[in-house]
Amino acid sequence: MNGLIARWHRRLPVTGRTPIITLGEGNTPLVRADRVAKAAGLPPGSVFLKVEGANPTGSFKDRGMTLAISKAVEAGATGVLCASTGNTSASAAAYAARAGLRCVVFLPKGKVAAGKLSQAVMHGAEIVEVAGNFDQALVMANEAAKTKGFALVNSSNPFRIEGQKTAAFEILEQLGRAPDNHFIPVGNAGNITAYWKGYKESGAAPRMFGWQAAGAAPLVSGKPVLNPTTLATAIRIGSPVSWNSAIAARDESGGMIGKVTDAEILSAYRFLARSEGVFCEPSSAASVAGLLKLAKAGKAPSGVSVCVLTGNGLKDPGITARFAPKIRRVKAGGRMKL
Ligand code: AN7
Repeated sequence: MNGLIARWHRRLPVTGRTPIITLGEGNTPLVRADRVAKAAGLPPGSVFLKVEGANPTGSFKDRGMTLAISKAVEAGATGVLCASTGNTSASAAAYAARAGLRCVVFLPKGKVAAGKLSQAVMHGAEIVEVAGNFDQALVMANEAAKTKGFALVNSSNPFRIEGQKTAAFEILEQLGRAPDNHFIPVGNAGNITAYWKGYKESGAAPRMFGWQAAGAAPLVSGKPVLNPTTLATAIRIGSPVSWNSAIAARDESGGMIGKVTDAEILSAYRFLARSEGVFCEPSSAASVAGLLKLAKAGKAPSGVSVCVLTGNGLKDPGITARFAPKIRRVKAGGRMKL
């Protein structure tokens, strides 16, 4: 199977002896988004969406997980573990199942979207429900990771970042040039770190625009948030692990890290689904919400922008109820006037 390790092995820390655990991740679509461009007052062909929900488990986490799990197997691990707002656990569970490893996931109680939880269940992960938030769950996972034979597969694991940087390589290939601007949701800040690394290794330097949820925006306020709140549960994180490298990506690239409200996130989420035909999860829409927010202030950056849509809309079916249309209920067999 042709996953991203096979495609990019020369630029990844693998050797011929690394057992490759893959589900065919990577090579996701880069979709031209002229309606988003128009809404941002930008010309056609200036906005593209990197649709990471097209990965095997429905999020960008698979890029890092194929490498982290492969390296764990190479090192002789018998199990992996992570704390997660949902997507990391879904991805870890799937790749661990494929590798025949135990997988233990620490999840914040009541704050993991239904689709993600169902993946952890079906892939046979051992689930620890933590009565607290993600940051607290991560402290517990870090402690549990001292258990012999276990590898931690959160983004503090450098192989996660290495795998995820391949998304930048793909964008450069797909566009045939470097984007001028890169928009991305930010939670634990591993992904913005990975993209910036991937771009830099390729000699590219788009301005990095990271977006946090307003109720969980430590990188904007400059201090950890003790009780992060947002309906974008994937990025409900108050104390990002990759804090310093996110700030470095921002500053080295001449970009910014801003915040978007839940209302702005949901508005972008709906717009993408209805006007572009792309269904991402709410957290993912933070990237586009950020672009539209800058546009509203007359500050949309010129040139070509790529917005990363980190996860699939099917991950979080619960949130869609509030967008349901009025449903017409009819008897079967009758004629229906449209
Ligand atoms: C859809 O699964 O942290 O800034 O534990 O699932 O690299 O943390 C998920 C994060 C953006 C933020 N979009 O990425 C987890 C987890 C989606 C996500 C992020 C996440 P980072």
